[in-house]
Amino acid sequence: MESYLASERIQLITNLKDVVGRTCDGRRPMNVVFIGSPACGKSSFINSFSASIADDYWREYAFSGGQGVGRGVANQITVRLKRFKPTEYVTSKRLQGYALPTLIDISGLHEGEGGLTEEILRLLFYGQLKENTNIMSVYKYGKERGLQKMRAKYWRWFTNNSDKVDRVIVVASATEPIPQGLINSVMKAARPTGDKYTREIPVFGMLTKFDQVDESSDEFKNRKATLFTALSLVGVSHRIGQCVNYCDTIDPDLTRTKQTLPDVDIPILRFMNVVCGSQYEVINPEESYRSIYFHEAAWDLLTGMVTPVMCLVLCFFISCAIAMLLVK
Ligand SMILES: Nc1nc2c(ncn2[C@@H]2O[C@H](COP(=O)(O)OP(=O)(O)OP(=O)(O)O)[C@@H](O)[C@H]2O)c(=O)[nH]1
Ligand SMILES: [Mg+2]
Repeated sequence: MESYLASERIQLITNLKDVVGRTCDGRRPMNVVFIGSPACGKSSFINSFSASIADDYWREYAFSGGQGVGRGVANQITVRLKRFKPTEYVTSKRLQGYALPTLIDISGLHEGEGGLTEEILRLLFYGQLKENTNIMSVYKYGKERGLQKMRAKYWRWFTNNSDKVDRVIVVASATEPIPQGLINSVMKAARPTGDKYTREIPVFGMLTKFDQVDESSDEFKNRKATLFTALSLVGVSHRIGQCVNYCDTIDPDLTRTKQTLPDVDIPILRFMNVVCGSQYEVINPEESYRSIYFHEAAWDLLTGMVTPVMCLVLCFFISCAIAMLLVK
């Protein structure tokens, strides 16, 4: 059984190499961002994926952890936006030169105010948020000063297409209720239906902490169904994965610091083979946040000027009328 798992793992890594291609053939590492509630396992997933393609053992690139159950926001581990490039997390010589994805880790998001969250996600997806940005500070700024001031503060003049997000993975813990409000904001920002924003990004889902639930329970089945519906992925189950991440609960003896665990790796590799598939494309990839922001700002300026100009014209005519009356 063990050797069967090991060979399946190797096969999936080989597939992944074919799926992502080589940078020398012009393939660019795509940017994959992980979004979910605090402590749902985003950073652990990044470390688990890195381990799943490693020749030797698991390493902790993205800090993960927690302070136990019920500590509220104190549980927040990732604070700043961090991009893990393949040059940082790929250790196997056999994978050097392949366009494996850049993994973007951000802090867990609370359900919060939908409109603000949606705009923050948009800034993120259009590559406006710099490395080390504290998303909670962006949210706080927006809450105190308003959405427009937040946009004005965080948009950037120069951004490349390579800064933009190419894939969104919504991470949800199998042990917690699905954050439907947050997923709704993700969907609005990633798959806009109006005409203002038209850049569309493929969205995927990953259920973590699978070891902590009874798969046959109604509670779990309902939770899974809710995730499918929230992500509009009913009937396309291959775009939602379920996994157990490398962590103390499944590996209390820290075997992972000496070797990888193929049974943990396989579901993660299967899922990432799907996520990285070139058949999923970003629609209108060139669209920039700047162009939309400027278009709106120019329109606001124009409409803002109409009233003062009308007042001036009116004052001019009234003054002329009074002057003519006085002359008579
Ligand atoms: N049992 C179990 N625990 C997990 C799993 N994935 C993550 N954990 C644990 O959940 C806790 C939070 O994991 P993180 O990866 O830090 O979660 P996060 O989403 O990055 O959290 P924030 O950055 O704070 O938003 C840690 O104690 C992990 O060990 C899993 O699949 N099973
Ligand atoms: Mg984290």
